[in-house]
Amino acid sequence: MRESGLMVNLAGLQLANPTVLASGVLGYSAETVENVVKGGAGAVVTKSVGLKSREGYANPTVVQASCGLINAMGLPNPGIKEYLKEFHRIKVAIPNVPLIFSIYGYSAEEYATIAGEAAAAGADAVELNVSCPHVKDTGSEIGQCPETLAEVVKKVKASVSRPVFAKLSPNVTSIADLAEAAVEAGANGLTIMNTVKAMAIDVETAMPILSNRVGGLSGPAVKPVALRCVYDTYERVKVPIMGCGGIVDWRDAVEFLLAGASAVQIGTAISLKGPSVFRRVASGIERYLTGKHFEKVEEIVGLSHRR
Ligand code: RRO
Repeated sequence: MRESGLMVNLAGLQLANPTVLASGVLGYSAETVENVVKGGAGAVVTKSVGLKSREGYANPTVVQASCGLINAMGLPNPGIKEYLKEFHRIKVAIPNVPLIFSIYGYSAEEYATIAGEAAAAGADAVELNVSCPHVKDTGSEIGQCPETLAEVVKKVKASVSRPVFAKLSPNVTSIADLAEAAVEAGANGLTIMNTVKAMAIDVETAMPILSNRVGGLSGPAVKPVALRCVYDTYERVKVPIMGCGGIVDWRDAVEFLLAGASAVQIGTAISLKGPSVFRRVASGIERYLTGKHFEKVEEIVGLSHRR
């Protein structure tokens, strides 16, 4: 990898630049992931996969809100065994870009089993989805309880030697408390944050629009919430944070770095700007660093915390 001020080390992962594809968006197939990497992503997180397949919720699963999208996909995935066939194709398609495998489970043992299979298949790291806002018995139902979260992280850490990131939910009283629980249990990094619980109602039918009634809000509408979550978390833990929530341009990304993120995940913005959003955000960060006489991204991580 050519030496550049944009390079970041994320719990041992070497990224050519700090932009990362967020889980749930274009992370299923070798073709879509390759497209995102061509668009400039420095790392990729796959769509969350569990032990068994899930169909997900019936349509409508996505609704446009002002400045964002509300989704309730319902964790559709083919199950780990089937997904690994595609994962091997993804590995071959993007050999030089860190590939983070997102997993969910219904118990600590299940998370550990899936993490083990992901690592054996060549995942560079795993991201624990302990924050999906609307699927029963997994996601945020696990990640909102410090003890359960810690148990999941501990079991996963015992089953893999690759870095483990926990993706946390904003739909809690204190995300920093949960971050601390995850880190004390051994998490090597955090993704802050998943979507914000939300809904939309059709005034003609007088019914919720999503088939699941409630979903998760992403996109520019949630950026200030995500930024505050990163800021709070950075005050409490020392592991690298991937900021996630409403990042569309370089200025958003720099705000997250200044709040304490070491990298930024981008998802919803792809639907607004296309896959080249990664390259544009990365170039904008580089121009900002040069203009302010910084040499490396890490020099501005958490800079807004000084008093
Ligand atoms: O699949 C989904 O409905 C979903 C997931 Br797994 C998640 O983590 N966050 C979200 O907003 N939707």
